[in-house]
Amino acid sequence: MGTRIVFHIDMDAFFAAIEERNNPHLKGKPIVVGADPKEGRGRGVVSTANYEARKYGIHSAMPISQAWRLCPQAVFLPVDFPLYLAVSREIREALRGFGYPVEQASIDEFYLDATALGSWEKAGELAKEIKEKVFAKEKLTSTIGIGPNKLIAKIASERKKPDGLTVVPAEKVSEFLSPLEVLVLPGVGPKTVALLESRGITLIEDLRKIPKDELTRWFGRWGEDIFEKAHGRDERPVGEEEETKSIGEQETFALDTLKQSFLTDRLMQLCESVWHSFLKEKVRPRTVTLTIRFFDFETKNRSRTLPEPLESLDAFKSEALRLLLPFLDRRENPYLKKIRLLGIRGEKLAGE
Ligand code: TTP
Ligand code: MG
Repeated sequence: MGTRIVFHIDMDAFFAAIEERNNPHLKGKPIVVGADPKEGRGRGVVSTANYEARKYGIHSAMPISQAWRLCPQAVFLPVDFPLYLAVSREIREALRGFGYPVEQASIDEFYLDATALGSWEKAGELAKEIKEKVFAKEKLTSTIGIGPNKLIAKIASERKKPDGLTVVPAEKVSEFLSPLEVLVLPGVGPKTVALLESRGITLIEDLRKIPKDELTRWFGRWGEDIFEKAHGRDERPVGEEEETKSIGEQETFALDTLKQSFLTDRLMQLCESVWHSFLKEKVRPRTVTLTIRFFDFETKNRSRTLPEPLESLDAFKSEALRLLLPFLDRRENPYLKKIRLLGIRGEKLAGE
């Protein structure tokens, strides 16, 4: 792959910014969007807070009761999800208007591939135009990170918020990553950080000195991913997943849900129907891929490839279930987001 130019566009304090825009009398006040605080007795969490409220230490996923104690004078608002979704779609269309491939990564995050521009200077100019256009259309500010891949673009956008722009040309990746803490690498959570710390590694420059073999000894296969990330490498394309030959089905639910019995039941139904197609096509899959779309359109795929093609419907079901379960709790779903779509498919199809 030649050098790419990838943008990560992330809206600032998204839910709170929309509320502030729609209610001018809130301007300048601390705003917390989330569960009802019930004068400090409320359960549930903060969805987001504007930057004014963040000065008090309030942040996403914090218990709403704690937010209340930190800043009782803040304006507490419920989550108006349909409104935010409509705004999100308008932003997506505005971005598509620039004529480059755009992939929506969550309700307020987008990747855009501007490789065709061919220069980092022009990319920086385009980023300014994008920020201006989004602001002109929506009266909302955004932050953009630009890099040679999604990983670097995403880390770059986190560097300077709100209303920021950070460009990391391909030749600056190493220098950019060196002084950052390993925690900034997506997927590197508290457990990984603790293990690395116990070995004296806190910065990415330290992590980069560890050979791949050593990391796989420490972390198993996850070690390979960590190695790639530490070196700033990421080959994921922007846009639709590449078409591979596969057979599968998906279902969008009438209501978003996280109800375990419902989701496993629907998944088992999908498996049966897809298995039927395998039989009709006289093929057996070696790879099983689960697709999950959350209520906010964040979409995840999880696959498992087996040494041999699957033998039975039961085996297919149990692989599918294994892929689903971590999304029903905090392992793969830290905010316990509701699910709007489930899909299952077989790939690497072997004939009879
Ligand atoms: P983020 O982009 O993580 O946060 P943000 O846009 O509010 O703030 P920032 O300026 O740092 O980008 O998430 C986007 C929206 O997703 C956020 O406005 C509310 C929602 N959200 C939750 O509901 N719960 C959460 O825990 C997080 C992180 C986000
Ligand atoms: Mg955001």
